[in-house]
Amino acid sequence: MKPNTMPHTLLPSVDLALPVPGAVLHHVLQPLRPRQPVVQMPGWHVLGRVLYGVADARVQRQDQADVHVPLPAADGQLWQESWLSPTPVQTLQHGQVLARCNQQVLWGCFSLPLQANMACTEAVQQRYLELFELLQQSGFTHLWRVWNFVSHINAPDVNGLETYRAFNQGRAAAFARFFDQGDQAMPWATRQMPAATAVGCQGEGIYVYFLAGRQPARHIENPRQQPAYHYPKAYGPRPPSFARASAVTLPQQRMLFISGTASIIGHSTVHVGDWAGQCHTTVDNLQIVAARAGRTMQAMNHLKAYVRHARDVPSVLALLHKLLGVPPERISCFVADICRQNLLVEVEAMQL
Ligand code: 3EB
Repeated sequence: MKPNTMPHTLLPSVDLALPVPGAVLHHVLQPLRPRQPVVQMPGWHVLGRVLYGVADARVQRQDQADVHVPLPAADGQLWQESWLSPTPVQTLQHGQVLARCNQQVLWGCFSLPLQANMACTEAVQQRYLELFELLQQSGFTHLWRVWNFVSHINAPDVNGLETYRAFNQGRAAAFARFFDQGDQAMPWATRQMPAATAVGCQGEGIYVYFLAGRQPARHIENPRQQPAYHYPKAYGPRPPSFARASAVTLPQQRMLFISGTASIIGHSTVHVGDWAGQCHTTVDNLQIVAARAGRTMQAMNHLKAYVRHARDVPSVLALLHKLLGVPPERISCFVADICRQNLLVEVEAMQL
């Protein structure tokens, strides 16, 4: 038997928690157990730390994070995410946006208060414009990946507009203004949209963190889904501003960021009310996008599942594990509202 025909199960297992040699960016996401110290990786420098969990006594530890997202992990523990650099980092600030960078990658974050029924469009536009200005000033002009966590995401704001739609309005206005002088068709911005996630969270705010670089990412779409930035007006006055995936090729490291992906074909939700059907379509969409990037889902080393109903978590995770063929320890799971009321599951993936 030639070595390269050995069955996969006989190959030595690879510890995917280890950074790739020469990596410029490393990521660790794990539960933060009571009394356990914050993760320190010897020889690595912190670009950013995110703490996930709902407010209780343990969240005093939020001072150890740059952004605290009030989103419960499915196991009820606090989870800590560290974005790490092999070389020392520099800190930047512009307005309310904080960032840290090494020579190749910039990590940044901001949050803004959002009480129930409050309109967020203006604040979102302003904060996204600050983000773009920081990128312009720092030379990290290409936004690769953004995570957005939005309180009251499915509830109407003071104008009767769903908070997610009001958020989209502000985000799209910022993209149009900064990249296309206000042209709503965004001929330039749409070509370089970042991969993104936008899901609900508890608390009273919008919490955002992002990755950017000095070179553009390759923008990837899913041929059986309408690009989100071209969704029809039925989903809100301005469409969401994201690509299905972004691929970054640096001399030191190849990265793929697959956006939050759900049970959508064309622009329509399919399998309404059926978590298993939604998992099947979501996994098909993930596999299509991974294939367009020349990758497989098995090669993704970090996945996050967002599940609307806590009662669905065990069955959703078991099915995702089976359909994706990735080990369960690579999929972390959070209980979150998804941006469309009829979506029960959303899954994102990343290869660093
Ligand atoms: C979708 O495909 C599902 O608004 O940034 C997924 C990923 C979704 C990102 C965003 C929304 C966003 O439309 C929802």
